[in-house]
Amino acid sequence: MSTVLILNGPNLNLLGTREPAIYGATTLADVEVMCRDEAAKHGLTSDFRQSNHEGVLVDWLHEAGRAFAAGTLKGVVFNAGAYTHTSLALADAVRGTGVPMIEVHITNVHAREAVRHHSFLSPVARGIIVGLGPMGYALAIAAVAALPAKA
Ligand code: CA2
Repeated sequence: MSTVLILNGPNLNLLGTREPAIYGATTLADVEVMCRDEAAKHGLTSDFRQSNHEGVLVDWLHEAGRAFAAGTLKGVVFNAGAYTHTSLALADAVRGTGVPMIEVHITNVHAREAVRHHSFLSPVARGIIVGLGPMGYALAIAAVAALPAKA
């Protein structure tokens, strides 16, 4: 069975515990269950991770690239949190590994502060889902499942 890797960046472990007016009441543990269910609907196994450390996320993308090359990973769903707006290293890791990646944001970053309007990841993403809340993760998993098989 193929896997979809769901990566979450800094502070997303706080989801559902702080700032509910912005991020809602759903916890990251709830999102993980939703992702597992959605992946199963598409015959995929989900591997759900969160880190507050940029280098750890880079390492996980490298791991994903190797798994993609080996044919055991279908793609990555990535909410890089604030690193979205700052990290050339994460964009380089996606580009360098060639792993298909769908970028997700819970909030509509384009309706927020100008600093959130730019994403280093969008140019290397296969697709982008913003502003649809936790449902965005499920939609992104469906998109990964629909990706053509690796050549
Ligand atoms: O909307 C998103 O998913 C974001 O990636 C969330 C990031 C933010 O920096 C991006 O601009 C957009 C922030 C994640 C922090 O999440 C928190 C949740 C609850 C309380 C505090 C932070």
